[in-house]
Amino acid sequence: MLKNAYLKRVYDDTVQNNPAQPEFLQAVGEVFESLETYVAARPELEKAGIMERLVEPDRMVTFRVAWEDDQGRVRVNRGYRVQFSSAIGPYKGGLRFHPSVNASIIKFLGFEQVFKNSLTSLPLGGAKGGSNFDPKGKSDGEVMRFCQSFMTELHRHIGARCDVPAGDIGVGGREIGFLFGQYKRLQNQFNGVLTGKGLRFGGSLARTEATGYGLLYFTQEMLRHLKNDSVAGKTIVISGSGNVAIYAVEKAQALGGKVIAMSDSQGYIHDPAGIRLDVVKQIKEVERGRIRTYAERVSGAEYHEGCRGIWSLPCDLALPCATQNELDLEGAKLLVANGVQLVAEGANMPSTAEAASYFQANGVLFGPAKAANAGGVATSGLEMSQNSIRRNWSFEEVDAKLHDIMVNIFRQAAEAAEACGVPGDLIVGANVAGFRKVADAMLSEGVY
Ligand code: NDP
Ligand code: 2IT
Repeated sequence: MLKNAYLKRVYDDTVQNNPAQPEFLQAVGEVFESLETYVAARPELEKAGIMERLVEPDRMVTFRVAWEDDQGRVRVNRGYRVQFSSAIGPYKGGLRFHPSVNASIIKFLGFEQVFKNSLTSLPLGGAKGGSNFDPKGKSDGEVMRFCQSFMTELHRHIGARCDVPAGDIGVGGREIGFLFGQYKRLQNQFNGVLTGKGLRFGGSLARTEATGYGLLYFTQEMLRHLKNDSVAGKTIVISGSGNVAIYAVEKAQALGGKVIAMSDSQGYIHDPAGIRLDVVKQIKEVERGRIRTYAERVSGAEYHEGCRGIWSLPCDLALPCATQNELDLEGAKLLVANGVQLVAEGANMPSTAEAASYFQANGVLFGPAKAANAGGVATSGLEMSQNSIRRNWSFEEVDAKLHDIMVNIFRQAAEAAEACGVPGDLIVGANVAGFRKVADAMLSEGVY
């Protein structure tokens, strides 16, 4: 419940103006609650209409994506791109291809991206896009034709200095390659219009690993500064088994942690001996298969139907890396009862508001998504830098910069939390630190 009259008025108007957009309203509500103290101390924000302007994207396009399947039948999906804010840099954010995609999901992701990108300290505005297209079960040819059709409309809205999309759920290296090829064909321009590109055509080393690695660098900072501890020796549960989850497991293991479970949308695997990541990579990256196959290949591992059951496993660290609202109050209660010490979000908004509050109320360290998973977009920013100067940095150079960025994000969030009188509350800290830079830029740039 918002106490500040200005935030409450803008939030109520946002509810009125965005019926049937629960995820978007959830994201706005969480940010507004965190900003109460900060906004109350800066009345000039109300005069300049900063909050009203932030919840209304610069623009949003939706478009028809028609493509032919392998049987020659025409299929139609809906495409989206929301360009939320360019206050501090060109629009930047991923594309999600998943049947659940709708305007609410794209807007929640775009809104979050504004503050996340600000936290990276790189000059990046906020955007998001995608489609309700489901790449699962489609042939490479079908995915290519879909991507070509999607880009045939999207290309007129984006550009290396205007809006730079990347991957998200259902969009990885294969899709980015097809999208890049079509952009080049339409514009006759070879430039850094997308990130997450293949290494032979402008991609950056370490971008594939960046979100998962960055999550662990952030987790390590949280443990070091707030508990004088480290990832080494911890029992860890990581949900999901896509790009973010896989490289979170890789870095967690490299730091000496023991990851005992992973999941996909259908169920989870429990391997008390520690996840064998080579097997997961073979199933998910090579075969594009289901996580249940893991239990058929690794003795001692079990598969359980239903992805939410993963939170019933006792662990020290829980890292949700699948999707929004995958960890609710029920899951949070189980984790707390089983002694979890830290939750850090690799996915975007994976914890419901009730779950996040429950963790904080019970002394669990909580690393919110916009800080903890910012390593992906930060490394996209590094890919843009390399494209601009026409050079490629080594894996070690990019990884070292990513590490510095995550350390800096933790420091900014921790200091902002302290300044707001809630030390250790990284939800407040990340929102305030991300917001104030965007708000200051908006105040300087005049009314638009
Ligand atoms: P992938 O498509 O590579 O993997 C997604 C994973 O999440 C899969 O295991 C998938 O299972 C699971 N999943 C997807 N939807 C659901 C659902 N509705 N319920 C349960 N599980 C689900 O995506 P990423 O790993 O790239 O993205 C994962 C999360 O991380 C997302 O929230 C994304 O926004 C966020 N993120 C991604 C970044 C990136 O750089 N890629 C950067 C920052 C955040 P299944 O295969 O069964 O669908
Ligand atoms: O949610 C995210 O930050 C991403 N999917 C990555 C965006 C990007 O532009 O690299």
